[in-house]
Amino acid sequence: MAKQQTLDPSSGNGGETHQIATGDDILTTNQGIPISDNQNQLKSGARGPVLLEDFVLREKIFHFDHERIPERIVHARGSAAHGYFELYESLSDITAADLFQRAGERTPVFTRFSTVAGGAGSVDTPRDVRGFAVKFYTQKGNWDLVGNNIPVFFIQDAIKFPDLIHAAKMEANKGYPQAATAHDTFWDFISLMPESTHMIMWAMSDRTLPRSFATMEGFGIHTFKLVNAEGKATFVKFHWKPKAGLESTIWDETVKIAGADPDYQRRDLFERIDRGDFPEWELGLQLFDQTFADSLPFDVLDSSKLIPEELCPVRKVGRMVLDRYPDNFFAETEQVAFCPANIVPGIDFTNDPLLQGRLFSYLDTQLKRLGSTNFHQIPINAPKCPVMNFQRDGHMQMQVPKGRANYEPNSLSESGEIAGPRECPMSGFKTTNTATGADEQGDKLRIRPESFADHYSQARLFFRSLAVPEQAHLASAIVFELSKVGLEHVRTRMLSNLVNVDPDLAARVADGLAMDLPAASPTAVPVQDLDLSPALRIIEGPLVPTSIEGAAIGILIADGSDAAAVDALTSAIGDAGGKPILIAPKVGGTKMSDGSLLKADAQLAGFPSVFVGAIALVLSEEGCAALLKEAAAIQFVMDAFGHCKAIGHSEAARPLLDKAGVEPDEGMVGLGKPFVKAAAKRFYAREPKVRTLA
Ligand code: HDD
Repeated sequence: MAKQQTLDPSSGNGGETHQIATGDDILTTNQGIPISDNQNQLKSGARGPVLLEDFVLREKIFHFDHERIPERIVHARGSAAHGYFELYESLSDITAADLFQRAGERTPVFTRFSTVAGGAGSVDTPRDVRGFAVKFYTQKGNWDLVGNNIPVFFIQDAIKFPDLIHAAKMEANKGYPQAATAHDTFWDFISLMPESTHMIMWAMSDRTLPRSFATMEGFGIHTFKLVNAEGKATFVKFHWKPKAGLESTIWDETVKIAGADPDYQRRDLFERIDRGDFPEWELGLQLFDQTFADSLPFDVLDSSKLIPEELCPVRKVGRMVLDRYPDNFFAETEQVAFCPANIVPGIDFTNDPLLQGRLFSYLDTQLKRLGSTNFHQIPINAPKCPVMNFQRDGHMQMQVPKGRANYEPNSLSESGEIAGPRECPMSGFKTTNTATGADEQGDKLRIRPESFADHYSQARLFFRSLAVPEQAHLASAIVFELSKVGLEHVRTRMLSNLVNVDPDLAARVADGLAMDLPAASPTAVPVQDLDLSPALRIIEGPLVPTSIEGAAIGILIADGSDAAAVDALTSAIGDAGGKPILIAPKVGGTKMSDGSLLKADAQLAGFPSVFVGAIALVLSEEGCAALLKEAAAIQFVMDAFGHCKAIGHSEAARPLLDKAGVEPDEGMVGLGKPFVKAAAKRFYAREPKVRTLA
């Protein structure tokens, strides 16, 4: 029999069941009835008709026919992992939230990363925002921090969300493009919605091309409140800072990754965990009060704005480590149900109109997706603390509440005393406006506050804060996307909006499109030159990786490669915390200089250099001569050069470098230590030599 490790549902764990098959198990139906033959249907005679009474067949096909559930309307493509959050110091002065009370305490988490626009089967690396959703299983209930890898959002009010998503997803009549925003409807909407300009700057920047989930930031986006035991509230913005640093790919690289490995980031997450290189982030808080909020030139309830770290520092209060991948993709990653409305006592919402609309949408969508109001009993969604109330019944009820009492208050016990569970004013969830102002008064209005009216100043702040290569990537990305827009009036309108962001950016995009630069579009309020925020940079920013720790580094070998040199390089990369990957024309064995046979990790034709952070060519004259006739080898080198990566090489590899059009620069190094050092960086100064950027 399969070992059913069934935990007691009444203990509040949701009846978690893990089935682990052993070699002695007998195959059964879902009713536990042993199956004698899993190869043939029940027939009347060896060549006769199939009998309707074959319940084994009917049950199996019936179940299979219903295996799919509706995919998420957004964020359908996702990958997730288990882990924990560990608190550095008690935050009891700021919040009563249980998970923030005791230094060193660990809270289990389940974190799902996603793209937004594509379907569940789409590629991992389109140019798209990444979802960053964390479920904390705290001792006082589940807290879901459902954020993105970008700190602002396209729209200010949730009522515009269906319009935004309809415009972004594949076009209604065509059914394409999949997982891409480079099309008419998306840019039509964006050009008509100036409030989206700030986020579109982020979406067109390298932020939407993360190298790995482990190398991107996460943001809670909205302003929330932390509330302490005395009811004092402090505003907060949540940040996740990646320990592996911030790293993105180059657009050409991303496109090639999508073709070579549609599951690139899912695989990367799995492999990092598998080799013990656990992805890790620090949780950062920007904490502020009403006086600070009032001093800002924008409204902290407006999700299209960020608070620069230079104005309000990010305080690191703990770390999240993802150290276990799911046992089952469907049961966990697919069925996990995040909901921004899941907050715990000590954390509270604000009146951000985007957040408020989300509080309805997520609960509602889970009913459609998971089919029952009891979705909270699915193991991945079930709190790991006691759950006790008098909600009853419904589809797929998994629990068996005992006794007559299904209402509160009740006094059904012999003693006549009022029996629990009862509400607890001391520890239960309370909302508060203390110290953050009360806004729940006034006329009923469908109106946007004046304080939300500045749509361009922070877009300008973001663009001007970027490093020069990032600005060029951003401008080129807009040229690329608008080049796919067939409607000229949409391109023109977008250019007019860009003039407000930065006239130089607009001119570069217009030049890239070979269009005239139109006049600026009207703005509701004058655009301001805010102080720049270098913390927003990836390239030359505070989180730029300084070593190859956690990075995959490729070593290309072929017959005759120097065995000792390969050995030394592999060790040096491993010692620096990197993951050396041996790539050869044949995986089974390469004949090395000392006559030994060395197995490779990957075959050259199936492993382009876009998969690694840097390449080393450890080739003999003989091996190099053979590779000169291999398009995959030439492309391997050409791409590494074009993607500004370090290239370490043996002297004998020069003919291959020449054939790939590589020109010497500081990213071209010998083997050994200089290579390991160079491999941590990209050499963007090379980029103008290999492509025209806007
Ligand atoms: Fe959303 C899923 C993030 C605005 C409606 N959203 C979803 C997920 C993430 C976000 C990460 C995937 C969760 C998972 O992994 O299962 N969404 C955001 C952020 C927003 C945002 C950061 C703005 C700051 N979303 C937003 C609005 C609405 C929605 C304004 C609707 C009014 N989002 C949904 C949804 C989804 C969802 C339809 C689809 C699947 C799901 O909820 O569970 O309800």
